[in-house]
Amino acid sequence: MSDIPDQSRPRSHSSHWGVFRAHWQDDRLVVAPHPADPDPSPLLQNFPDALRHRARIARPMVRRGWLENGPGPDRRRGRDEFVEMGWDEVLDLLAKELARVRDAHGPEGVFGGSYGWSSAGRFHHAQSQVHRFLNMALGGYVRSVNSYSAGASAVILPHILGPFDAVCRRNVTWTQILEHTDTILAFGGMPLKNTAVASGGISRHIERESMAKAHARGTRFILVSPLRTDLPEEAGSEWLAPLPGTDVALMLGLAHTLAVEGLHDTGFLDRFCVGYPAFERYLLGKEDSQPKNAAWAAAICGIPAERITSLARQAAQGRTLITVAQSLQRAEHGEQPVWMAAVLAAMLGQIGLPGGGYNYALGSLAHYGKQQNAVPIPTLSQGTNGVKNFIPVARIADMLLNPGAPFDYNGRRMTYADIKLVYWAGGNPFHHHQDLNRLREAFARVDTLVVHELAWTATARHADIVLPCTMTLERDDIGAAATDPLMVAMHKLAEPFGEARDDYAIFAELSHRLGTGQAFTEGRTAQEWLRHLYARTQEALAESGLSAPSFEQFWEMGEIKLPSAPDDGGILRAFREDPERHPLPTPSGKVEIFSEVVAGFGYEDCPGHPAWLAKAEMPDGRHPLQLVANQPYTKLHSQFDFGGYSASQKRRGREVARLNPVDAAARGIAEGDIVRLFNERGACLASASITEDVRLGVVQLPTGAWYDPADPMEDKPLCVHGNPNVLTRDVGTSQLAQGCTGQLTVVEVERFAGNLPPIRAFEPPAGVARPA
Ligand SMILES: Nc1nc2c(c(=O)[nH]1)N[C@H]1C(S)=C(S)[C@@H](COP(=O)(O)OP(=O)(O)OC[C@H]3O[C@@H](n4cnc5c(=O)[nH]c(N)nc54)[C@H](O)[C@@H]3O)O[C@H]1N2
Ligand SMILES: Nc1nc2c(c(=O)[nH]1)N[C@H]1C(S)=C(S)[C@@H](COP(=O)(O)OP(=O)(O)OC[C@H]3O[C@@H](n4cnc5c(=O)[nH]c(N)nc54)[C@H](O)[C@@H]3O)O[C@H]1N2
Ligand SMILES: [Mo]
Repeated sequence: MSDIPDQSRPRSHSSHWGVFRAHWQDDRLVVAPHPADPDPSPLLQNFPDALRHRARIARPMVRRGWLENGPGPDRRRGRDEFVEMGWDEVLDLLAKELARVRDAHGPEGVFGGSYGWSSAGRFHHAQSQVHRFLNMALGGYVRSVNSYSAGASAVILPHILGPFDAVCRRNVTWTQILEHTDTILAFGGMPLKNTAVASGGISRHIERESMAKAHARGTRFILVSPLRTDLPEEAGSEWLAPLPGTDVALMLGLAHTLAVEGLHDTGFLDRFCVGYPAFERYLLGKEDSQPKNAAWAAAICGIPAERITSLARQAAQGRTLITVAQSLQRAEHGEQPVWMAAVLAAMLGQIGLPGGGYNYALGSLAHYGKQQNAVPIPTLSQGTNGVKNFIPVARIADMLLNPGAPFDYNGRRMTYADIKLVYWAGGNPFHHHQDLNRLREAFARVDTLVVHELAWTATARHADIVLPCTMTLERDDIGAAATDPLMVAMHKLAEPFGEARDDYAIFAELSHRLGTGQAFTEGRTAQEWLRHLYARTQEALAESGLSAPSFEQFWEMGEIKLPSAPDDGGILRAFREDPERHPLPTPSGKVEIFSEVVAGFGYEDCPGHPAWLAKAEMPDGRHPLQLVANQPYTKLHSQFDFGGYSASQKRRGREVARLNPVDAAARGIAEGDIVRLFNERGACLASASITEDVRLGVVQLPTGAWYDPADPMEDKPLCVHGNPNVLTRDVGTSQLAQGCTGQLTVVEVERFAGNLPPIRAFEPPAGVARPA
C-alpha cells in the first residue's frame, strides 16, 4: 500500500475540491477528475506544481531569537532568521518546552484551537491530530468554538430554529428544488466557485446542472448580491444589488409589504411561531414611529421601493425558498440577516415544505442541498479535553493581547486565558484572521509558537518552531463526508518532500517523549489506523445488509458508494407535519421570531427580535468604497496559492481586485493597473479588473493571496501580493456570537504609481538553506 508500485497507473485520491485520479507521466503528476463528476473544479490543477514547489518546507526550522534567548514574548517573530535542525534534536527541544509550559502554567496556558481546513483525509486530519495529541500529552488545551464560516449563524440558529446542521444540511435538497420550487430568493447568491468545495471531499458537482434544469422548468432565481457572478448564467437570474451589509433593511422592507398587504400567513405564524406580534410592532414602527416600509428600506439599501414591494408580492406566490450565504453573517451584526431571513420565510408560511421555506447557506458549500449518508464515516477520536476555557474562534488576537480580560459570549461572561504556547497544525491564521498587523502583535506576546506546515505560509514564518509535514498526495488516507455518497481510498502518489513527516508521526514521536505514546497511538501504525477507522463504516454497511467490502477490496477498488438516508426534510418537515409530536429544539418548541432567551441577555447589538442596527463602519468621505473580501475563485482559502491554477489567474503575480467602471474612472484606474487598497489598518496591492459585474461603490478582492509584507520590519507594512485581511476589522459580530466579520470593510483605492515591489511570499525565508 504505502509504496507506489506502478507510477503510470491512475490511482484514486480526494480533496476538499473534488475526487480525482492521478498518475505520473514524464516526471509530472497528471490529475484527472472523477469520470462521474459533471462539473469538476479547476482547483484540482493546483496539485501538480505544488508537490515539489520551492515554497514547500524541507526540514525542521527553529527561529534564531527563540533558540538563542529561549521562550518568551518577542517582536522579532516574522522578522527573524531560521536555523535548520535535525528531527531528533527539534523534537527533544519541543517536548521539553511543552513539558515546561504544562508544569509551570498547566494546559490552561496552551492554545490548541488550531482552526483550519487542512486536507480531506479523515485520519491525517491535522486538527483532529493536534487536539488528540494535546488532550493526551498535556491533559487538554484552551480550545476555540464555532468557525470562521458560520460564527454568527451557528449561535443564533439554535435559539430560533434548531441546530445548525438541521437548518443547513438536512433540509431542502436540489432534488426538491427541481420538483417544487417556483422562486429562489438568494441573498449572497450561490456562486459555483463556492460549491466547488466541501470539507472531506465532493465527488459530484451537481449545482450547475441543477440550476440549469430548475431554470428550464421555470424556477425563478433572484440574486441579491453586490456581484453578478454570485449566480451562474445557467440560473438565468435577475440581479438586485443592494449596498453590502444592508440586506436586513431590504428584508424588513419585504416583510413590511407582506404585513400591510395581508400577504403574510397568519395561520402559520400563530401555530408554528412565537413572538410575531412583538416583531410586528417594531416592523410597523409602533414604538419608534418609523415603519420599516419599502421606502425606508430603499433609502438604506439602494433598491427602489417599487421593486421591494413587487418582490414581496412575487415571493408570496407559489413555492418560495429563501437562502442566505454565509458571507452575510461574516460581518458586523451578522446574526441579524440569518434571523430576519427566517422570519421572512415564516411570514411566507413555507418553512418545512419541500423546496420551500428557508435553507440557510444552501449554495455556500457543496455539503448543502444533498442527502445525508445512512452510515457513519471514519473519524478519529480526539480524547477528552480537561480545560473548560475557550474562545469563539475569531477572538484569537483579542485573547492573546488581553489575558485575563472579560468578554461576552452567548449569555456568558467569560475571561480570556493567559496563553504561553500556541500550537497550530492544519490552519493558516495569516489567511483567516482579520487585521493581520494586529495579529502579528498578538503573536509577539506568547512564549512559543509551534506550527506544522507543508509550505512557508506567513503563519510558518511567524513561528518559533516549524515542523515540515507531508501534503495529502504523500500519504494514504480515507476521504469521506457525511453528505457525499463516495468514500474514497486516497492513495499515496508521491514520496514526502524533503524530510517532511506526517502530522501523526510527529505527534507520535512527541507523545513518546512525553510519556503518552501508547495512549496516542494505541499501538497502531498509520496504516493500521486506516483499517481501524474503516471498520466502523464496514460494520455499519454489514448491519444494514449491504455489501461491506474488506479493507483490501476497498483499497483496490478506490471507492465505495455509501447508502443515503431518505430525503425527508429533516426536523423542519417533521415539525410542520406534526408540531405537537415533533416540536423544534428551541425553548418554545416553535420558530422564535422573538426570543426571550436572547432578549434576556440584554445585548444592544443583538436584541430579542431581528432588527436593522446601524453599523460602526459604513462608506464615508475618507473610505468611500465597500470592500467585499470573499472566498477565492482559484483555490481553497490560502491552500496551494503557489499551485499552477492559482498562479495562472494572477496578474503580474498579484491577486485581482474587481471594481465598477464608474468607480475606476473617478480614480483614473485602467484595466490591469496595479492599485493600492488602503484604510487606517493597512494597505495592499492588487491588479485592477474593471467590470459591470460589480456594484457601484464596491471593490471586490478575494481572500487567499499569501500575506507578503514589503518590509517585515515595519509595523503596518504594505502587503504587495493582495491579502485583504490587512484591511479588515478584528471585531466580533456581536456580544452574542462574537463571530468573524471579515467579509466587509471600508477602503479607498488608488492607482499605484511606485516601482512594483517583488513577490516574495513563495521564497523560503532568510537563513533557510534551499533544499538540495
Ligand atoms: N476577510 C475574510 N477572511 C476570511 C473569510 C472571508 O470571507 N473574508 N473566510 C473565512 C473562512 S469561511 C474560513 S473557513 C477561513 C479559512 O481559513 P483556514 O482554514 O485557516 O485556511 P486554509 O488556507 O485552508 O488553511 C489550511 C492550512 O493547512 C495547511 N495544510 C494542508 N494540509 C495539511 C496537513 O496535512 N497538515 C498540516 N499540518 N497542515 C496542512 C495548508 O497548507 C494551509 O496553510 O478563512 C476565513 N477568513
Ligand atoms: N472556491 C472556493 N470555494 C469555497 C471556499 C474557498 O476558499 N474557495 N471556501 C469555502 C468555505 S470554508 C466557506 S465557509 C464558504 C463560504 O461561503 P460564503 O461566505 O457565502 O462565500 P463568499 O464567497 O465569501 O460570499 C458569497 C458572496 O456573498 C456576497 N456578499 C458579500 N457581502 C454581502 C452582503 O452584505 N449582502 C449580500 N447580499 N451579498 C454579499 C459576495 O458577493 C460574495 O461573492 O465557501 C466555501 N467555498
Ligand atoms: Mo469557511
